[in-house]
Amino acid sequence: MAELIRVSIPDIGDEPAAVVEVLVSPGDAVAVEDSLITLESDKASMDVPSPAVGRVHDIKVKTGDRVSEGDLILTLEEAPETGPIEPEAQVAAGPVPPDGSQESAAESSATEQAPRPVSAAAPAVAADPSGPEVATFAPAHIEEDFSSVYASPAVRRYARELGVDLTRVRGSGRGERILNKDVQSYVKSALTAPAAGEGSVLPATPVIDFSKFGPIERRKLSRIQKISGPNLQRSWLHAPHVTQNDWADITEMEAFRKAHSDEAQAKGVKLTPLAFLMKAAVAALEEFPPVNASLDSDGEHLVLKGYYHLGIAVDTEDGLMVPVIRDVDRKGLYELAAELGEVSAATREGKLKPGQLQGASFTISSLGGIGGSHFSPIVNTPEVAILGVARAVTQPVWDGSEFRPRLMLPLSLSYDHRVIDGAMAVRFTSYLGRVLSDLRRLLL
Ligand code: CAO
Repeated sequence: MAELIRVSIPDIGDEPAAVVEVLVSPGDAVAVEDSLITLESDKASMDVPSPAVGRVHDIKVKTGDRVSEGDLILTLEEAPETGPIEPEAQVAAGPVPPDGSQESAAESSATEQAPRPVSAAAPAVAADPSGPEVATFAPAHIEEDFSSVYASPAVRRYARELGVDLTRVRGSGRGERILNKDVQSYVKSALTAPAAGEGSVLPATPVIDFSKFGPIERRKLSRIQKISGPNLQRSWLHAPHVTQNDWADITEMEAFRKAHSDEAQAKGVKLTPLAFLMKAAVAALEEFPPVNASLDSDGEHLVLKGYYHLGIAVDTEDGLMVPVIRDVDRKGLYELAAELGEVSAATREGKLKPGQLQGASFTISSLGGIGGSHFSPIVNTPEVAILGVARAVTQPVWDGSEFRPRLMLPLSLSYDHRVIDGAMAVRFTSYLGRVLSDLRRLLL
């Protein structure tokens, strides 16, 4: 009977952490330092590596669990320390019966074992004098930066080995988390992409010495610009963009908003037109599901989303960021206004929490507080549309018998023409305009 090693949560500090990924399944062969699970706290994400060579027997945690130091992760059926184990070797060792009595017996026998040797880089496996052998170890790696990509340290390590820039990889995991297989698909598609001369390679931009023409200053791009630049370029190149411009009459909406601004203030929130736009956008997305969708990577399906998480473009000193406000369909105007205030402040102060930049199904970019009129926002792929909103202006509008002053809001919907055609786009903006001009429609 192979011995069972109990693998538990190492010292991760005082705060419990969430299990965001279980990277192994019962029966999987693991080597020393193979990642078993990924934990995420408010401050960091970390992989918990295997302390020994073996085969996963029984997993005691699942995605979403909150765990603390000492909690049992899994039991590992021990195998000789000979590097990656061969499946045949395990068959020879025989499976551990699933009933608890035999497991306990195996665990008890493990207590009598001296600590097994592990490689210098591997975590230590300590014998617990009070009970079965318990493996504890330090987290493999800690990532402090969540703003760029959403991937476990093991995936980051794998990408580094292959020289893959993770900001270019689309994640297929929960919350668009990047998994090993996404890195593999990225490499595969890069290798099979048409070579130069077949139309896929952009001509190089010439290197110019601008100092020949006058004084210059070289200023470093901000971290956000360095991350968002390639994303914007990828979106621009992949999605054939069209922008539909339109107007919405928000005269009554603004009167309603202003009439409630004192009430909002008393609740400690600032009610701007954006909260109304978010609710109206969700109404339009519910009416036109393909606008709240993504193209499947198989190129044959559209993934229609049953959730309404809106990305909101926020202007920061270091560049543009797009935090996500979730479940907009289930929130009221004051709740949205409060969340908008909190999220935009957190974005500007660089205090967004893990996951707050992922999972949007549609994005709104509002320049209304600054000015301008129609513009062409870039679709935040893999979403298929983005709504640009500029500053409302009072205009003379013909009502059939006379011109009346109406407050008109410029709307610009950029969309991926592979998914949305012009007719749907203009129906979407018309519908949105009707909702904004008569908010009672939100009740229908
Ligand atoms: N028309 C007229 N006035 C508007 C308006 C509009 N469409 N939108 C906002 N306003 C007003 C607000 O009511 C507020 O007025 P008061 O101060 O008199 O009450 C003022 O403009 C400032 O609003 P705000 O910008 O602080 O708040 P917001 O909710 O409209 O926007 C946020 C929040 C975070 C989206 C915004 O601050 C921001 O960063 N916008 C820039 C986004 C960006 O850069 N997009 C470009 C990306 S390229 O695609």
